[in-house]
Amino acid sequence: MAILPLRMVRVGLHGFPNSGKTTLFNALTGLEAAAAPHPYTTTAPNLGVLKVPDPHLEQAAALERSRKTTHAAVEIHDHPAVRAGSGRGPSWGNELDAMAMVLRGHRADRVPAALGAPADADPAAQAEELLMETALADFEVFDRRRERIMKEASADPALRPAAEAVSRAADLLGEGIPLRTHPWSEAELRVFRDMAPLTLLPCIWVVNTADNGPDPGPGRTAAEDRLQEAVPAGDPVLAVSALIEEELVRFDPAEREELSEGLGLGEGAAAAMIRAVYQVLGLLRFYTLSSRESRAWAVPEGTTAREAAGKVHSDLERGFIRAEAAPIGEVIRLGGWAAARAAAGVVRVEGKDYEVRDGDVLLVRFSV
Ligand SMILES: Nc1nc2c(ncn2[C@@H]2O[C@H](COP(=O)(O)OP(=O)(O)O)[C@@H](O)[C@H]2O)c(=O)[nH]1
Ligand SMILES: [Mg+2]
Repeated sequence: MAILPLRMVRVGLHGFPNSGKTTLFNALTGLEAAAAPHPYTTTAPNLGVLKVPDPHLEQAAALERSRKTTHAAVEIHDHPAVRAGSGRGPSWGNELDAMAMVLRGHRADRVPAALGAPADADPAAQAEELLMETALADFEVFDRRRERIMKEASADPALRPAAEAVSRAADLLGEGIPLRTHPWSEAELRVFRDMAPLTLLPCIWVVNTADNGPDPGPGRTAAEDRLQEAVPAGDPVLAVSALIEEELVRFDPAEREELSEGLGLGEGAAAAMIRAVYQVLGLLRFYTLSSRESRAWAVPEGTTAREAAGKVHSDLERGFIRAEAAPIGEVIRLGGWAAARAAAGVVRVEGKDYEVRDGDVLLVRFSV
């Protein structure tokens, strides 16, 4: 599992013009970027932050009387739309950790579908088109590189495995197959990195459904089944109502929850998106608590106590001695960290190789 960089997790919204990307961006971030009923409204990328709702963190922070509470967060990038048929994907390079493909599932006559985009309200057809488009964008880059690296490899046999990997990848891409569906070795992934392939990014499919919420009618179920079949196995498929969620985000959390329930929106777009992002990136959350700041951190599954300490501060990683760990639910139940430490058998002492569990509170002992 790749270690994520120290920055916030980044998810890029992608899809045809007028699929509702900017509307979803606003719904997720609470910002107010201009969404308009004509294509290519978005000309510069919108950046916003989706705070991960976390009642456990808030309860623990209250118990510790923390002056500051910092939630985990996901950065959402709303990029200018890709023009259908232009054969070019966005040049997002290595800056994203995952992509969310927004598919138009609503049929609103006053909102034209983009020229050349598949028919309205056919998410599976849009998904197939987007898969092909991103694969072809990567193919162009890999095909050019193939030529060069084949020549280099004939002079330098050490480059042969790399050349073979690039060639195999180009072949797959030429058939429209995303690179992430193939099991590459770490060495091969390193070869691909400077080509920044889009199709290596984990992908979430978001159907922007009808205005009256995701109703469980037979039509929608069939469309969703077809979508699930159209996308690579394991890719999460979500249904959201971007337009309604954009309205709801203006209300305070309690009202929002009530309205969301009343409208049958379930957990809502933000919670569904966060769940999907954590799933595709294999993330878990751990906590640090103190009177100064209580904070949630996202790290990949398999992160060790020492690596987790490094996420908090490089001194903690360098001078790591041991970590004290306890599940945050237990810490809250017992009334805070001090009480949890006083109770027998709740706080464990763990070494540097301990694999952090989802929901751990960590206290790192270190010396520098
Ligand atoms: N009827 C309906 N219109 C929507 C929905 N989501 C977005 N729209 C409208 O579609 C237009 C394009 O949306 P926008 O978010 O700008 O699409 P983008 O081009 O993908 O960023 C705007 O007028 C939105 O208000 C929806 O769920 N239902
Ligand atoms: Mg837009």
